[in-house]
Amino acid sequence: MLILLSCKPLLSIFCAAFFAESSIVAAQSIVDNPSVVSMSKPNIILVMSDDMGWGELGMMGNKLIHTPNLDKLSAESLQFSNFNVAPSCAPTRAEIMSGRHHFVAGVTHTILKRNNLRDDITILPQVMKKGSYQTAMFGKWHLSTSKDKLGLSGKPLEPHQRGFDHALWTFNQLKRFDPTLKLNGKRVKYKGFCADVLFTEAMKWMEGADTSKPFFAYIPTSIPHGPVAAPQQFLDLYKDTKLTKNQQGYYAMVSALDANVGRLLKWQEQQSFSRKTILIFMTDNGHAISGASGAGHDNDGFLQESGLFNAGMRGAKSQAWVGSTRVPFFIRWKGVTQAGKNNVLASATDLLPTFAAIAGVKLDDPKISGHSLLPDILGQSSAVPANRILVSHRGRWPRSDQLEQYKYNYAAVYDKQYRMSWGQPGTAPELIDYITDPGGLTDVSAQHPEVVQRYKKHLDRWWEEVKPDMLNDLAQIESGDILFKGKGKSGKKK
Ligand SMILES: [Ca+2]
Repeated sequence: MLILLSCKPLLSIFCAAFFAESSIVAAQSIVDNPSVVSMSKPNIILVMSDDMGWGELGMMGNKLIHTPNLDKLSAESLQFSNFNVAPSCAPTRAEIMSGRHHFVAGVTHTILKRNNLRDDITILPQVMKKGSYQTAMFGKWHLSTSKDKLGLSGKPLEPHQRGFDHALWTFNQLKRFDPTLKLNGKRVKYKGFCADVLFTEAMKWMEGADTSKPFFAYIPTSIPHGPVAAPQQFLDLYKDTKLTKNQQGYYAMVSALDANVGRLLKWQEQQSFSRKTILIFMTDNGHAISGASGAGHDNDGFLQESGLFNAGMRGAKSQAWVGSTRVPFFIRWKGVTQAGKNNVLASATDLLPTFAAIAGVKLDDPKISGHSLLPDILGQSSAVPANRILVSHRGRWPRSDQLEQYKYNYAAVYDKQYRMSWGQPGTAPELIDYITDPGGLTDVSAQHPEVVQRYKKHLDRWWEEVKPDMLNDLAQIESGDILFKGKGKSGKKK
């Protein structure tokens, strides 16, 4: 079912479209000679939903959900069918912003200091500004806390001080209706449903952007993450189904988001930008209604009878199986991409290198582990190694000084076919051929002992490599000032 695009037709289209103002230039020169494409850099719009998986799309076979606009966009886009994120919110945002595993970016949790993106690295909007992009974000930042304006190196943590020219944002969730957001650091109250506000403000900003330069607009929505609430017209779509009220609300939020994607598509058609505009849609982790159990998964990642459609995958948010991290990723770049599928093993860490390549910015940070997907997007030979191995880890250990106890807790090591997943404590890891068995029904460990041994070693080695970068945890351990959920204050190390 996975189809790799042929490269030659796309490359010729790309050359004609992307370098319209210059003569034919080899695509590689985007990286080698940034100045060549300075007049032709495309705008980039990155839309990300929150807690929505592959299953929440009509195009995946979900018979109940209404997502006509996302279905249309996916049909017109290049779909990455093995695109993987971290298994929860702040970690995926950290990977997008930093181009490295979220542990290496200092993010090991979704709360307190442990969701603070380390302040001593160059992040995505700063990279884009080096490429002469105007930058803006609209939505859920989730990479700092209200108590921490500065990071461990004394540098700013908030988005309007980290490369976004214009930032309309919240630390975490937005109030569903009439939200108050931070506009470049100042609190401003808005009227309406949260996603409507974000998309409206994003479109206003893009319309007002300087047309002599490209823009990068990042729209990380806060829905369909709980709390469940949506405009009545979307709730009405599900009122006659057998879904629970909570499930109806979750699907209604997906449909409300879909309607905003529809507004964006229509708006884009009406614009007369002189340069191309790339539109990307992705989600930030596997599906969930405030956790895996809300979407109907048990602690072993299996869908229960009352659970929601998950496109045949085992695993949801914060777990270790394929459904926890493999998410939709659609890219539409008119005149360059063609509708179809690419099955390269791709990661959220790839966005920064990909956007840097598009912006013509060279990267020199050795801790960036992502690969540019630009060759895949152009239909060329992929820059992603065929033997790539990724690690997924839930993190979220309750206290920083407990990290060693949680080394194997909902962790996974995977390549483009096999995934070794450790579940809840006390359960043996399983090796699953997730391409042929996405439902994770058959443990093939006994047939592939070499892979099991190699992946166990990989995780052990990786853990030792990344531990020194878990800066927020290490700082708390060193100071003995351990922050933990529920206490709202420091607790002394025992
Ligand atoms: Ca999320």
